[in-house]
Amino acid sequence: MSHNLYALFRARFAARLQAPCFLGADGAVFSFAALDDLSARFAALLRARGARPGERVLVQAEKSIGAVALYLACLRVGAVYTPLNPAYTDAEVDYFISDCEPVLAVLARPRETKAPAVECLGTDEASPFWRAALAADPDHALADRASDDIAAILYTSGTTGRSKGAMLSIGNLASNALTLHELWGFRPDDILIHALPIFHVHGLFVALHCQLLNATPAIFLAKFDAAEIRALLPRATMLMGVPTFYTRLLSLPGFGRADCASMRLFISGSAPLLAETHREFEARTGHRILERYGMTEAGMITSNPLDGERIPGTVGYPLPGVSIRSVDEAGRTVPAGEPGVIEIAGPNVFQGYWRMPEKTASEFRDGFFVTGDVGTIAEDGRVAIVGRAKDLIISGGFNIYPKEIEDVLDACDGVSESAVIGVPHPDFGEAVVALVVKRPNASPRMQSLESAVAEKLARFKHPRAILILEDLPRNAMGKVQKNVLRETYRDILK
Ligand code: MLC
Ligand code: AMP
Repeated sequence: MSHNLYALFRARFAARLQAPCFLGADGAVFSFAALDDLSARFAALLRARGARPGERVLVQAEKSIGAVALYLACLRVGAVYTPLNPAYTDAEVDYFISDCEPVLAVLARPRETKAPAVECLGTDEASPFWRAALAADPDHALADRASDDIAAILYTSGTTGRSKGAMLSIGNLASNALTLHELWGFRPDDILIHALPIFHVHGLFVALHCQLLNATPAIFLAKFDAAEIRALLPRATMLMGVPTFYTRLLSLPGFGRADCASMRLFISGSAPLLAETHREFEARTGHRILERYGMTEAGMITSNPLDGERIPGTVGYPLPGVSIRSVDEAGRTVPAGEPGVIEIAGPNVFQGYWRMPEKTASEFRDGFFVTGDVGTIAEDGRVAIVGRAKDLIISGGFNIYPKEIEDVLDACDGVSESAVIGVPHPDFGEAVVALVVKRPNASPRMQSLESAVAEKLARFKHPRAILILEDLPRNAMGKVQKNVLRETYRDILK
């Protein structure tokens, strides 16, 4: 039996081909039949450009229905979909191209790259690759795939500063999507607001896959705009977002119960939802946000219950089939309620990092993946994420690894070392601050530090403040005490 993931989705919406799949804020309607057709046309183009099963197709495009169709086309032909944040600089993209060696790179802006073929995809039909798809004959064939074949590689940064490609199999994606669809009680009348980016697990796999399995429409938006979402809520039943979505909605004057009358479920994840946001949202709207926890390497891991208590500051219970434990440094399970590093196993856990077998092996212990998150597991199995063992900043739901920014700053003239930390930020939850130590008798120019960062790194990684210091606090072992820095500068962006 073939496990082509597109076949799973198509079987679910086959009886509803003429029904709306995507709704635009302006009332535009795009049917399941149109998506089926457009993805088959992209599949024809992919095959013509050599995208055989297992070959990578790298995509750095703005969010659009065309980009969704291209993703589905990759599933159809069995190519490995490798999406990138459109905010990445050319230097960042060039690294990904050299690492994953795609047979085709589909970019928002045409330019020379090391990929053997480059196509240009914009946000509408007039863009070259989309136009070419419309002119191609649809190719509805579905490649024969096995459950452990790789469907996608999603890049995630690392503590070494070098990004790793997490390989997700068809089985990983299918099991997680089917589980969530069931767990969150999708209904035939659901309408999901889709305002997340589609180059990460949250918007691409959680939101899109559940919607396709449910064969109901999504209001499909290029990006999150709080006032626009508020205006659209009466047409919808569900919203999935990062915590910033909810704090921005709450900041709208008068936002409350009347806005949410048609809604059945608000879901939050990708970053910690402050308990106070959870409580304020309930007080204003009557809805208890359902918080869940996940990561690129494993999709969704835990969820608060649909029926039952959704407790602020907790991420609920492991999904069916997922095993979870909290361990100390020696790998011993800690007592219930005590903090430890969260380790997980299950059908959702990825197949390893692309071409990094040693790195992959080092992040597993006895078959469990070491998440790097610190959490507690209560007697009844309820999980709370209380910190991170990994040096990671999560800003507005985007992950930022300090090492990557420190490497850029350390290479600047007059800099002896730097430390990058995350501090509380009212909108993004956390934001980046850089502490730079100058060399003796040198005076690094702020402008050259900022332009080095701007040239190399995507905007969302740029420090919101750079401070020049004489030295950094260190412990007895000589290690920089980032916790001291975080405490010292905790109010700097408030
Ligand atoms: C935008 N900017 C950010 C930023 N997003 N800076 C830091 N962190 C972010 N997340 C920059 C912009 O470039 C801009 O810079 C300035 O900040 C203000 O932009 P904005 O217009 O206010 O931002 P906006 O476009 O509204 O985006 C904010 C956001 C967006 C929160 C809506 O970042 C977003 O959609 N985040 C979701 C990320 C996500 O899907 N994560 C899931 C990962 S999967 P300037 O200077 O040019 O003005 C995962 C697993 C799991 O983690 O569990 O789900
Ligand atoms: P990513 O690598 O982008 O997939 O980010 C995954 C990380 O986001 C996890 O390892 C957690 O640190 C964090 N995360 C996701 N969901 C939650 C949540 N609900 N609460 C706290 N942290 C979360």
